[in-house]
Amino acid sequence: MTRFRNSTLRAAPGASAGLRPALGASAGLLAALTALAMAELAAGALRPAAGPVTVVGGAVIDRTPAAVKDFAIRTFGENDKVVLQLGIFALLALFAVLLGLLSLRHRRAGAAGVLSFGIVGAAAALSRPDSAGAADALPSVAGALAGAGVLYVLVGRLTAAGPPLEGDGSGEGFSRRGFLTAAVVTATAATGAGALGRYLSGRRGRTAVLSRNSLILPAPASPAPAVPVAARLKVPGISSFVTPNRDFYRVDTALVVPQVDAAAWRLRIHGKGVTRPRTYTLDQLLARPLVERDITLACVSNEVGGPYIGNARWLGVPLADLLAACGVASPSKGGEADQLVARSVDGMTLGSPVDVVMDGRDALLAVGMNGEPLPFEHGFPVRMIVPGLYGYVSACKWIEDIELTTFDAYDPYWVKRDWARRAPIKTQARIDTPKPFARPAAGTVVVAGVAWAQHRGIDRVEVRVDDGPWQEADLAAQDTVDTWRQWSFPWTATPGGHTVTVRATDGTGAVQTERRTRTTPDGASGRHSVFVTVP
Ligand SMILES: Nc1nc2c(c(=O)[nH]1)N[C@H]1C(S)=C(S)[C@@H](COP(=O)(O)O)O[C@H]1N2
Ligand SMILES: [Mo]
Repeated sequence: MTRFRNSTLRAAPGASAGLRPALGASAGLLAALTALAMAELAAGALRPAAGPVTVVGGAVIDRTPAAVKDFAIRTFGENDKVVLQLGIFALLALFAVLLGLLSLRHRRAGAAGVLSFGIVGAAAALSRPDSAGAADALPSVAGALAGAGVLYVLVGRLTAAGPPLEGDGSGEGFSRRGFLTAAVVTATAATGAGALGRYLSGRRGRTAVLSRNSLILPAPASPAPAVPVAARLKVPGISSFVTPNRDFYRVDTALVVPQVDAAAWRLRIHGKGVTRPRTYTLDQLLARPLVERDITLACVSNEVGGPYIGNARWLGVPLADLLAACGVASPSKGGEADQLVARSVDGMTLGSPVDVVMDGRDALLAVGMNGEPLPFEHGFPVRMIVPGLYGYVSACKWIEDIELTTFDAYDPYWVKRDWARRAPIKTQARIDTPKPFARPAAGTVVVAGVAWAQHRGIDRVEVRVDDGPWQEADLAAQDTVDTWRQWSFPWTATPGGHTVTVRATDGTGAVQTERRTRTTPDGASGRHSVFVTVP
């Protein structure tokens, strides 16, 4: 890449062989910066969700095979989206450098290369499930045009023919100084455009933030009973019975958390067997009798012993009543629809069995979480929660549409990606303390954790050390069958390495299986164990 001998573009006299590639690469990077900044500006003015990094990232997430997605969640946890975005930026930077170098030889080809990224962005934008139509292509197109223009002009400076201007007499002045000036102007303009774009996107968000801050949740017509004092064990290291909102796990495909303005929000209920289709505002929902319930939510991607589970006090509208008001009947009572498909503002679809939603359990359209409006990350203004079902078949965040249909007629997002249509939560127990590979002192070691089998309840937890007998753990009091239950076991630890295993029995008397399965297609099974060394 050091010797550029080009018949069509004469090398500018000043750009010495070593410097030229570096300047070409810089031109490529500046073009990419400009493209992203212009796209940001256009997206800020039109629709922040249509920004190229957001739409391409979203398209990548949707096309990632379940196994890879699972791997990403396992490896990067809740940083998976940051890692993805960094990856996109790194790839873009690489292509920018290559296009910059290409431009030194073929100026048009370099610019065309930048434009082709615009096409990729536009295609991704139009393919998003929440696409707002052709206008969504504009940020990518505007960005690509600006980037291509910048690359063409900057490289032109490097390869410009013609006599050196007054200059320093060395003949080096013209192109390099011209390039530097153009580069500084470009960088400044791009930074300004990007900042303005950020500001514009942020302003939309601020309306949503204001709507959340000014939302006063009504008192529940049916409050949750107080959590029994004996439901909380005083064991250091055990999961707190209620998971604070800031610690609550988050799993979704949203690269940018939707910030929905509560005043503009609507929920439409329609579809098969809906004799009275309706569209509700938030005020209309809040005018209905609200219930407050403790419900433990779990993710199907949670490995045995994993962190994707949390317990919160939810405030919401009973979903079954709302469906009944729209004329919906459960299939067990002759209703036509057996699947309820919830759709979010970002185009996610989740399907729940209508018979489960309407069987008397506390399926909610939740508006409150632990005493405050839902945090944006957890679905503000309204999300679904169905006790006993994994999140991906029930817990639609930022919900805006409920369609009654059949399992035969429609596969929602995750089902299209090989997850099961129906997914009740499997019985699980987790050892919170001691941690794996801990080195507790010999003597009494309190082994403790949580166990869950939502909507069936937990009847018993047992602990086994190495190949010893199963021994009954002490169970904390049960809050409800829909919540997890804490347990503890005083183990008399002897020196050496030990494997401590736990198993739970649910309210139906079924003992948690020891058969290990992966998280796909319907949730991990098997028993959690930790290995510790007693010195
Ligand atoms: N709109 C939307 N809702 C969603 C998801 C999503 O990706 N998008 N993920 C679901 C999954 S897989 C789970 S486990 C729960 C997680 O809810 P949380 O992030 O509030 O813990 O949300 C569910 N609702
Ligand atoms: Mo999930």
